Amino acid sequence: MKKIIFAFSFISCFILSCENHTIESTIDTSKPSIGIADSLVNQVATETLRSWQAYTKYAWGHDALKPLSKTYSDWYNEPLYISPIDAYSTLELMGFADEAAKIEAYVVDSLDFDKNINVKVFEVNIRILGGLLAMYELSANQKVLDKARDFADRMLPAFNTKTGIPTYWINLSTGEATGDTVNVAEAATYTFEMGILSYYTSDPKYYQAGKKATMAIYNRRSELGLIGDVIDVETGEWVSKQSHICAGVDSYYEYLYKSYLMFNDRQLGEVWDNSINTINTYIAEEYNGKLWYSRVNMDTGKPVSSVITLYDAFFPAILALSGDTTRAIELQSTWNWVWNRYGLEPTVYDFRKDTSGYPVYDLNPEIIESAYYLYHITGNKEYFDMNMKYWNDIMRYCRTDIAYTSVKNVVTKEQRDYMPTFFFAETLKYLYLTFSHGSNTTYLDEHIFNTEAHPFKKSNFDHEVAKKRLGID
Ligand code: DMJ
Repeated sequence: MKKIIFAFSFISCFILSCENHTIESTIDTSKPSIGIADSLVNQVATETLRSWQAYTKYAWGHDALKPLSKTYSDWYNEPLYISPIDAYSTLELMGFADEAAKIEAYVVDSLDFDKNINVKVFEVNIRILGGLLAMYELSANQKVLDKARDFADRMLPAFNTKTGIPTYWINLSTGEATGDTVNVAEAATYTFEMGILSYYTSDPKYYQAGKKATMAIYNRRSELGLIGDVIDVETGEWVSKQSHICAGVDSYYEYLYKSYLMFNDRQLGEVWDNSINTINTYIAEEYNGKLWYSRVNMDTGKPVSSVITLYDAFFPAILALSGDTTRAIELQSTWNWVWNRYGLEPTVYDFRKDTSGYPVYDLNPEIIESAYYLYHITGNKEYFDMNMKYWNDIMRYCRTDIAYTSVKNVVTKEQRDYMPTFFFAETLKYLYLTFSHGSNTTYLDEHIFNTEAHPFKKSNFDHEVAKKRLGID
């Protein structure tokens, strides 16, 4: 725990309640007090370690921990070690070097991807490929890069479709690709990881596959410039023509901008510019004095639904990163209102009906990610306080005797028995980075996160070199 500051110099302006574990500010100043920030850093790190130890005790070798029944859950018939791969970059960041080293050793010595299972191409790309590539950057272990490459090679047959958009499933052993209908996030969230892999292997085929899928989506935009949300990978026909930035599309937009930023692929930069203008023209709307991003028909631009999802709270972060701080601030305030309306966020929320069709909260990170970006970019303490509030609510409602668990219903706060892998990768990491901002001041300027919050150092990617290795025109 070497990087952690155990500064329990409690001063009169905050309260630590041992019973409910909450740390709260009682005096509003323009900066969080060092005492509060240090206590929160320490608390998040301690809670991460506690949850990690629970994983190792009850679920080691498996995909995820079930914290109530104290057992494990695997995504497929054989485990893929998803929690540890997702946890690695967070444990490293927090200074848990021994724990991180154990994961690295297991990946290199014991993890064999030659498994006869059908896996979800999108999910394993952001968690496993993204996690392994971050592990390689942080460890400089060539064997980890070899694993990442082996994994990507097993994914690639999914991209051999008429459109270049990958199928939903890929069999890791046989390469059999199945599932012709995918949503846009599943279709085109690959340029970032594939670009990094192309960079490190000097083989452009990975980036080219990811980019072909992205352009296949963009090239099927309507006359208004809008895209739908579900597509057939063989015919290229839209299966659903709802246009939005919600779950099922979200990371497509995220990767347009982040891949442009990381590799200076100007074509993706243009696609992002066109897309964000269209989004702000047709999808953004003011309702009840708040900014929302709803759902419209891609051909007519007419509203079709006011159902949104908590995943959409990633959007203030990407708006802020791309320079639109004004809208980012407004949208974050909307999401903060939704959180406080329930005391946790419901997965699905209808802003016109003010109801939730699916009131689960799965320990998701997005609103915390956006508060972190806005705290870094604006320096406004309001965003530090937001994350302190979210963390306190998470501790209040999701904490168990061994770790953290999802909540079935944000109204009743009844718990469900599952700790998603992104809780390690994203939620805890963004909280830690917010509270430790005083000592990690330049972290967000120096890194770009994949959509699973695996960090990559910008300075490792020279734009001229990227041009060649990724095959950028
Ligand atoms: C994560 O797995 C990724 O951020 C993904 O892009 C969508 N959201 C989940 C966590 O909520």
